[in-house]
Amino acid sequence: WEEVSIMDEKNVPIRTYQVCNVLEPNQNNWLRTDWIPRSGAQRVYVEVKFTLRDCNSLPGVTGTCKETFNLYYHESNEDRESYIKESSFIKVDTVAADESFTQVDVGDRIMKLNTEVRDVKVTTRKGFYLAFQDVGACIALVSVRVFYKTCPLTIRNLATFPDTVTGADTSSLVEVRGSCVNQSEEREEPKMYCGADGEWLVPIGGCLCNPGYQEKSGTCKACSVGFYKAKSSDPGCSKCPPHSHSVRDGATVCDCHSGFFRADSDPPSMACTQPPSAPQQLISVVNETSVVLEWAPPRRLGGRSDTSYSLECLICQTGSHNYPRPGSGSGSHLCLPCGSDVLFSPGQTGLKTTRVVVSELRAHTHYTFIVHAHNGVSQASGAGAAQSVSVTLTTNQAAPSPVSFIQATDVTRHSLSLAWQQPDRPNGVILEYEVKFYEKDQRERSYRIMRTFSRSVDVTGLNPLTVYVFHVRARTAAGYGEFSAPFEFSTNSDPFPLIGEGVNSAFLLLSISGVGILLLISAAVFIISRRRSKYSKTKQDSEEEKHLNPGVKIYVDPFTYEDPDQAIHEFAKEIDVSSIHIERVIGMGEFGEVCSGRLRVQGKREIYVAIKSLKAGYSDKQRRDFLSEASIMGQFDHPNIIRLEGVVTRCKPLMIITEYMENGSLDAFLRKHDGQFTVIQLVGMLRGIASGMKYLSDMSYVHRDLAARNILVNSNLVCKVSDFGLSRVLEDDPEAAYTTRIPIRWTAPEAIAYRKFTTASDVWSYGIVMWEVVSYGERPYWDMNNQDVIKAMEEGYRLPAPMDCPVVLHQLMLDCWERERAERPTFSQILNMLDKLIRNPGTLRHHRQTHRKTYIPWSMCVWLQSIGLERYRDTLAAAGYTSLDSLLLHKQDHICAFTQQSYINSLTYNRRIRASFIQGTGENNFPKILTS
Ligand code: ACK
Repeated sequence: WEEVSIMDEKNVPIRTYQVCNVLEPNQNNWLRTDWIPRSGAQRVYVEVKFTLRDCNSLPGVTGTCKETFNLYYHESNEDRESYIKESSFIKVDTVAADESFTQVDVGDRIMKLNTEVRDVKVTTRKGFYLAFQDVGACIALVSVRVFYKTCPLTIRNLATFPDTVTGADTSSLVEVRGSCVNQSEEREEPKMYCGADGEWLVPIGGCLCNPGYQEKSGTCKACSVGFYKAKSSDPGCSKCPPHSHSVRDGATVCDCHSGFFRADSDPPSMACTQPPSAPQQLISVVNETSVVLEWAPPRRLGGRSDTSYSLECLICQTGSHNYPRPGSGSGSHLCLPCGSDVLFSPGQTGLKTTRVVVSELRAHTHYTFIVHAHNGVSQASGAGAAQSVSVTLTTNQAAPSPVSFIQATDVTRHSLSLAWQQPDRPNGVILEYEVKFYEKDQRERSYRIMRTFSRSVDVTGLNPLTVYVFHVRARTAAGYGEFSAPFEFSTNSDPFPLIGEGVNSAFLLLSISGVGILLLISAAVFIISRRRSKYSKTKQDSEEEKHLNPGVKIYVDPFTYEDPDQAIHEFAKEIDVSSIHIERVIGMGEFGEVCSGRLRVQGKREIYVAIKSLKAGYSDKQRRDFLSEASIMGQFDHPNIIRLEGVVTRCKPLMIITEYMENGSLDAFLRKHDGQFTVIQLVGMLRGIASGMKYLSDMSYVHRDLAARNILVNSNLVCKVSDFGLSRVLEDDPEAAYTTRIPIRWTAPEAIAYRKFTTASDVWSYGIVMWEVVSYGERPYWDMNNQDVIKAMEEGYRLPAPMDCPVVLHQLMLDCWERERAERPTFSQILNMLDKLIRNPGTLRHHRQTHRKTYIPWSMCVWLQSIGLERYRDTLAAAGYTSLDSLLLHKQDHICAFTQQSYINSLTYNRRIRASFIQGTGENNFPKILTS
């Protein structure tokens, strides 16, 4: 290769390298560049400009002539390698001419310049050498340009991408991260790819102008005055919203004009607003200790829709100077905040409505209520009293607030003592407390009410081991307050209140034994002074209103009417005799025949009736007595009381028309169907009678002649109480107690002894009816005469359980036959008990095998009954103790000592002995001890 200077086509001298050894074979001529630094490039491009002679155009040239040359490269860190072996070079390509000279005419200077570009990957060393190998061509190398490619610096989506060298391979893409332009922030990482040919590809992500700036030809420019941009994502600068302005470039928010505000939650695009003006037209309506406040919305809402209200409550009084005054207009009222017990409905603050009910205020008290109007900018504006309106008022008298706590002490089987606190807000002088209670099981179907002046009361007559629910309410001149929340207390199995904790145990022992002795000695005293228990009704007449259902009528004694006909026409309907059709005589009543027949009242269906008539030749008194039954019956309306259809008084004979009971009287009916009913059927009948009697007792009617013979039965086995004649008869006849007119076997001892006829004496009779029913119409006390019956009762003897009688039923009978009438159950309790039995028939399964007429030793029977352990009669008999003597001889253990002692005392006071015994040993142990 020779360096030759030539002129280019514009006559500018240029240097070339030339070789042209076309005539000689085996040419291998190398021309090498200096070291070329790579400068970070990975692929370099070599652009070669050359001229080449066409072999054919050379005269005398043989086959040795070539028309190509080879391009080589060699990577190296050495910038001054003086000798590089041929083999160190790597061939890039064989380069041929696109256009070759056909001739060289120096005179014409026609040159055909070839330009060829080759690229090569150079990645391993700092630089490289290029070499041109001639293998026998005629070439002039005019220029060699070596270069690499970059993707040029650019801005795309507000991100700047730097000048980037392309990758090593022709297909490689160089990933480049852009950086956000000034006053912008990344929206999503800005990225692009630099392709091998220096083109940017696939822009991803980008940046957004900061708040206060907007994009303008790839840069971010500040918003001008009067404009703002709040968020980088906002598309551009916006004009300031109403009542606001910006005074500097680049505002992110506009400032409110003076007197206008923006709430923290308001968006910058929202106009600046103002607090509301005061609520308008505040009115108050006082209702006892509640106040309804109502007002109209403010006249100016300040350009907002989030108006809310809050209430300030102040108790105001006159005369003191210690308290702050509420807003103007409160005059000389000096006020304190109301306190937390006042209730605001729906609330006190954050109100969206314009009506609030304020309750639980004090009675007769001055209050000031201030209603404030607020909106989102009230706080920012520091708005005060200007947005409020107030009213001053005085509450009225009111019923007391509920009692909040009830406590029970001295709990026994049948009683407990209740105590409670005065209501938090008595709202006046408390005149009385009312205690309402009921068995939890019964809910409020049946409840009792007691009234007291004190904050405590002894509740008696409860059932053992039963949960009761108690409510207490107070009454002032303003009326009753609400009942307290329910408080539940359970009776227990102890006959006496438990001795408190912390009692010395020796003392306890002494006390127990002492109690036993004391009990025996002072049994008689106890009879009078003992605590009320189980079904106690002491004070019943004064304090307790049985079943105080509003609207329960009280029975009116027809004999309080001077004119008996007035009573009869008040309570009974006159029936036209022509509508009665008598069919047959069914029996003989006290005043004459009883017939059955039909009654057809106009507009009603024909019904069967019973017709009692007053026989001819009656006296005035007889007429009066006869009709009195109808006057009584006519006041009742209950499914278990015989219904009066009406009377015939305008013609003779006088008649009383009642519903017809197909099966006649209960005693005869049961005797006719001896043993034919299930226990549940019998209990069902008893339940009906108890329900009727409860109704009568609720009406304060005392029957005085309750007996199976006075119960009538219809075709559905429904039992109804009838015969309301006796009450009068007894009243009239001062000697009645000592005459045969008193049904001795059915009558309670106190009624026999001193004519104390009460609902409790009806309960005694009910016990006898129970016995009659379960024994299918057996005569009570069989063939004992009345005097013996009275004596046996006095000695504590009671009817034994009839054959197959469930133990619970006999126990209920025995409860009805408590000597102390206060200890007998009420009809309501009897009804509850029977309902329980019907619900749980399993409890009726337990009965003793006895015979209709049990021949047990009289003394043994009396004794066992006297201590309430009659149910062990058969157990003892089975164990060979067939007489009391045999039992008394058995002195092995303390049981016998007890039995002896108790026998001695049994005739005086039975329950107490039994109770003390049970307390000492535990009732459950007794049968075991006894049988062993
Ligand atoms: O047991 P008895 O058939 O039922 O005999 C007496 C008789 O009249 C004398 O009282 C019967 N008796 C009374 N009232 C009625 C009535 N409402 N329905 C059916 N029988 C009645 C009673």
